[in-house]
Amino acid sequence: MLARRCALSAGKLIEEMLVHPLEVMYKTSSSDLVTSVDRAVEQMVIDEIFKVYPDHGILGEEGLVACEPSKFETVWMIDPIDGTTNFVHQRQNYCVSIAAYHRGVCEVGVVYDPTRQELFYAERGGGIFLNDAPLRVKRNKEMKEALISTSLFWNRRAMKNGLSEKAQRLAHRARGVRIYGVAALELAYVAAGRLDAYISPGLNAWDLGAGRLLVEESGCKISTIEGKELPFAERTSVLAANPNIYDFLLEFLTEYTV
Ligand code: 2AM
Ligand code: CA
Ligand code: CA
Ligand code: CA
Repeated sequence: MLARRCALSAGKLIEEMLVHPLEVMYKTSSSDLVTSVDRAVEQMVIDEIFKVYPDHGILGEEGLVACEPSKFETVWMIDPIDGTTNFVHQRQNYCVSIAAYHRGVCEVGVVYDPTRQELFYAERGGGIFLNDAPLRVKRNKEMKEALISTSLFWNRRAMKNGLSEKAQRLAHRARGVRIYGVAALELAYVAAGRLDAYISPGLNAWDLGAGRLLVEESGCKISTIEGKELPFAERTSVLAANPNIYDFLLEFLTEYTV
């Protein structure tokens, strides 16, 4: 399958490129990084897709081809390296995310962690797979047993509108809170039952392109933090959670008083 093949080739290219020193550049600030690997991987995935489907649209984080998503029946969303800061500092805790959307609906999603050689895969209606094995996870955890990851703590807007404080209070209701800094993998981990929820105040389409389908196909819930359906190809907040704690989290995040 093309999406899986692309993700695995991306992993191989990353490994090959890591033999040489990384070329790291700033995008908008010293905390917004991009490397030569991000661009090379995105270009490689684009080339592979265009070889098979020259008429599809492609929305990649590094923007190597122009794309107005609403003008295409099928749009691929690519985050060549999600978690670039982890990639630069740690050479681990990053992933490749590739998804195919048909008429605004995600049909195929792959999140690949090359360091751990874990490939999370879903096709709409087919459940989720980890390295070819179907993943079935029990969903009966309660809040006090939940492990939650979120980027609410450091997000500037979340700090201003009180969501960061809510995240702090949430930490006392859950078993633990984590900040991994790799949104696509965090969504895959919710799908795989390694996390019970992931909350972000703002993700781009390519960050959640594939993870969204993984979460849906796992039987977990995903929406904006106001409980609305996620938009297609737009920046949005995200709440992904096991169905047992989703309603609690939604209420917790939408209540106004901190
Ligand atoms: P990136 O590494 O592909 O840029 C934690 O930093 C997570 O948020 C990562 O998935 C990262 O993706 C993403 N991210 C970083 N800056 C962001 C921004 N300004 N808006 C949305 N997501 C961002
Ligand atoms: Ca980036
Ligand atoms: Ca990203
Ligand atoms: Ca990226």
